[in-house]
Amino acid sequence: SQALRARLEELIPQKAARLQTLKKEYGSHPVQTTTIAQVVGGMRGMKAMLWEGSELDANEGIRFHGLNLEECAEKLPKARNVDGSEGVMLPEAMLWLIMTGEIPTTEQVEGLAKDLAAQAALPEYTLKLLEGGLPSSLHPMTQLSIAVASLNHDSKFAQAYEKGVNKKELWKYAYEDSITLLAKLPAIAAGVYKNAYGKGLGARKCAELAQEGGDWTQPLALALSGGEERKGWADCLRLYLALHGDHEGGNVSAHTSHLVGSALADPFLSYSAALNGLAGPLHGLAAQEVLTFVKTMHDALGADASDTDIEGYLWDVLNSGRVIPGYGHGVLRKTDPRFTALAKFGSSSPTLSSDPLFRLVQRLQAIATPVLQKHGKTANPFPNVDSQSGACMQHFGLEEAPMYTVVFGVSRALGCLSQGVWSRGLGLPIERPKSVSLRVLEEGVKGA
Ligand code: NMX
Ligand code: MLT
Repeated sequence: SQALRARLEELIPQKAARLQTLKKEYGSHPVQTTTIAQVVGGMRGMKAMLWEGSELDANEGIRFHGLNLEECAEKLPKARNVDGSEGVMLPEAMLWLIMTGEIPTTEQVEGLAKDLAAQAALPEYTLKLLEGGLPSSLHPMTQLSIAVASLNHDSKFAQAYEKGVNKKELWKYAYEDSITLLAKLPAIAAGVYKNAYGKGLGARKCAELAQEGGDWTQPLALALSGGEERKGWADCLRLYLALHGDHEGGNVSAHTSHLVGSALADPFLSYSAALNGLAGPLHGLAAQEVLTFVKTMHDALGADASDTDIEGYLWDVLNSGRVIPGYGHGVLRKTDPRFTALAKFGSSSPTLSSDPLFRLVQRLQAIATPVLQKHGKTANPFPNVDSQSGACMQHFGLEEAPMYTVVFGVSRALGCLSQGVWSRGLGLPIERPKSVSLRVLEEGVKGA
């Protein structure tokens, strides 16, 4: 989008100057003390990365440039539904907010959606992968990651680097590749669905629909529903895509894209790497795991299961050394506001609110939280966003649980790619933290 790029052209030098001042005048100022618990405990709480798009508060949840989810939902431009009614906030509006820190106008968002649509078509080499080139039995996340990596074939960023473009200009190419990737992600996801399950309209049709006009989500919603207009589905998907756009920089996918991008790998390679992390069951794959878990529980206990039956089922899971998917978080210590936003959306939909799996997820909260509290290990016994998303998507006909993380992967590109542009714009260096061995840690505490 030319308008978004032009705004970044104004904003990047301002922030780069602030960063230079901070580095020069306060470079040796300590941010915090690093403890052994952090070094051996997954770096929890360690402040070690610059990330602009959003910040996560343990109790309040995510804020995008200071705005919480309710404020975003209120202030960001919204979709217009086919029946003329106002829909939910648009994920492309969220992209603008994440990238610039500013609320876009409706015209700016429409312009951005138009620019994305113009680049929606996939190159033949990517289509080949998604039209039988990759085995249908390959996990959809692996297919997504491979298809995204394949776009590196035409990376403007990689070409610019090879030509020796000045480092200060590289953000412009990172931006160009990022918009290209965001434009093509819906068609890729539609292609993955068709290749894996033989369902939906596939990549070519999804890209064609995008070029007919409209917002970024509508073609994907249609491609996943096989062309059927399902009331509420496009809005559900828009909300999902906006909510999952960014979750500060320390989560596995964001951190991965940041790390790989810091070696000046192009945005396609950086984001493909991020998707491989998102495919882990403790991270994005939890969305898939939750639905399988809830369905299995529903089948095992029956529709009339009592709270005691469910409690017993949860204890069996915990006692067998497994986790309850969709509960817990590395940072959050309260119910994830993204969970609450999806629950609110579902409760206001006459059909979704009466869906048995949606209801079971709602009911589970009151049972799982006290069980986890009694179990005594989990720092956050409350539901995270993955608890809710699959139950919503299956209701609208997307029943294949492995696709949920693919949809997550479409969304998370908003935050990861935005930060990639800023990282190059701010000239951030290669990430290379120091590691230490157990011996060094033990020697360090001798006599302490
Ligand atoms: N069920 C059972 N045990 C749990 C759970 C859970 N939902 N969450 C944490 N624990 C355990 C955890 O395995 C650990 O056990 P041990 O000491 O034996 O290793 C202990 O509680 C302490 O872990 P925490 O400090 O609470 O959590 P941590 O920050 O290490 O991990 C998660 C965070 C999200 C990985 C963890 O809560 C989890 O595995 N949850 C289930 C999977 C999930 O829902 N992931 C999705 C996260 C959101 N996302 O979209 O990425
Ligand atoms: C995310 O959205 O990335 C997850 O909630 C995980 C995290 O923030 O660590």
